[in-house]
Amino acid sequence: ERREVPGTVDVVVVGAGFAGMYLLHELRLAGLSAVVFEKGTDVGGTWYWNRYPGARVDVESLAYSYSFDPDLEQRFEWQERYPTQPEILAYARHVADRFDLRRDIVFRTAVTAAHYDEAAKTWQVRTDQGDAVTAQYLVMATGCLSASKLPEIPGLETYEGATYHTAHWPHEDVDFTGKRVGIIGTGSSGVQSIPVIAEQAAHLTVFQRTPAYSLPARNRKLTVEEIADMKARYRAYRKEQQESGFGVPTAIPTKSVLEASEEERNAVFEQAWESGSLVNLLTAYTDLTIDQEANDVAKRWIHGKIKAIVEDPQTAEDLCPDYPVGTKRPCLDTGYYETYNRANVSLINLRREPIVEITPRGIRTEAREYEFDAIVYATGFDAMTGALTKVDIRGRGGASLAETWSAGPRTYLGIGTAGFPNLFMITGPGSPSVLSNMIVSIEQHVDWVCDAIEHLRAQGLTTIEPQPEAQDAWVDHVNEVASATLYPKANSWYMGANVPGKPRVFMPYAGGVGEYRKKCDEVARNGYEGFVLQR
Ligand code: NA7
Repeated sequence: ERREVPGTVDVVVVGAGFAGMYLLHELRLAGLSAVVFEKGTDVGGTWYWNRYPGARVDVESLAYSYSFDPDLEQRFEWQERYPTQPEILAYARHVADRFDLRRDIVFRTAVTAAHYDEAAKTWQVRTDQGDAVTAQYLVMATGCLSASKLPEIPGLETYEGATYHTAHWPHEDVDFTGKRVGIIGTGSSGVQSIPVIAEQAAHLTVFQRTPAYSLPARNRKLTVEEIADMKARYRAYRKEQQESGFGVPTAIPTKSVLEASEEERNAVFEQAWESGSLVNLLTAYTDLTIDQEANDVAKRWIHGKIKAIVEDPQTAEDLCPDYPVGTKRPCLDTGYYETYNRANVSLINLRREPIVEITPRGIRTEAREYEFDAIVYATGFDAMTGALTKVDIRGRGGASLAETWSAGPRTYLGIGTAGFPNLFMITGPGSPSVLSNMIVSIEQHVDWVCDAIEHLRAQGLTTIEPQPEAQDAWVDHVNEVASATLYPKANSWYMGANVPGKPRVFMPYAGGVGEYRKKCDEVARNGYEGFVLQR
């Protein structure tokens, strides 16, 4: 049944994924009243929606979990190194039960508008179910990869077979046995689902616009010993996570790949490849993410790996990316490249054979029409800003967030944006977010936001809002850090490049989780320097 929606609360939270759940818990501890609106029928966010076959996290379970409750981390029993979506969703549900979170979450409800009332200094929030709530603070815990997108291909709506988007997979099992299936997209969702769908389908045709770099995940059941070992040192490990670059502790490299002999670097890359860790490869040398020549060495090495696995030379060639390693989100897979050796799988390289249209029967490229019983769209998201700008958010003077950000998102610390008092974003653009272990970044933001609200209350203040100058300086800093890396060299969703018309701005903060945390702590310590606080 539906929760009763209060007319007035201290805080409205949008989204009941890992961010919204932890936020609700912390707000309660701070004695604040809150209501969480969630579109789905249960908690879990990303892990509620992305139920496609093969969906897994690519950060290890023992690290991709909440740290805020030492008892929770001791009690929960993870099964796999890289758990599947059902296991992670079960974890989210476990947390919701443990802290009785659902009592303040209104499910099946999307926030459609939030308007700031300057006179009352409150947010007026409306939902698609007709709710109207007044709140002092609005927190968008809407996720970085939650506004899914279909490809802009003519005729999409004319297709008569079954269609699926990986981010809106049906809750009931989908069986592709005996079916001719086409899939568009080879990012993480494609790379994870393709091997699983290939095992069922009569034939699977993969339409690839840009190949991914993918490493074998080497997934396995966790052993009793490694779980015990982590549980014994969890507190120290959490601190290491918080101070690390990606929210996953790694050895700090000291050597350039260009200084290493071929034999040595082959051994190092081989070890990273065997370890089943993305971060191990990218942090094996000092310069892989910042220097083109260094990156080329890693790129050629990975191309060699792909060509050693994939038997058909043209297919192998088509699977080799030409952009620098790590500049688009790299993937972790289970049998991805091997799948192209199956007789029932074919790869269509859209750079050579572009799609013309979707027809009632399938997909027509410049070469021919392919007929399918089902089409899977693994075409990704309007990343980082999509979930924010699709809500009608209006700040001071009725200014719309979407319009204010029409040339690209502008934030201070990825937490707030000038002109929108008492609006917080959890892992917004300008924060490390998608370049990190999301749970580490989520916890840091939630803690910071709750501390800020408590500070305002203690000081008898009512509003907090970034100063435009501080915001400009942060945006410049985010850009500077990004331009010192190879990231801007790829047409990635980090850059907004997957959404036609979206401005090309590198959105996440590439300076690392540890450095970023220091900066946020310093801002708070200095009386929320760079924010305007008012009575
Ligand atoms: P991604 O990583 O954005 O991947 C989407 C894929 O779909 C990617 O290969 C795109 O090619 C492709 N795509 C998108 N639009 C089209 C059109 N119009 N035609 C052909 N191909 C298209 O999303 P995922 O869901 O896989 O993963 C998102 C993140 O979730 C992932 O990185 C992890 O952080 C977890 P493109 O590269 O744009 O050329």
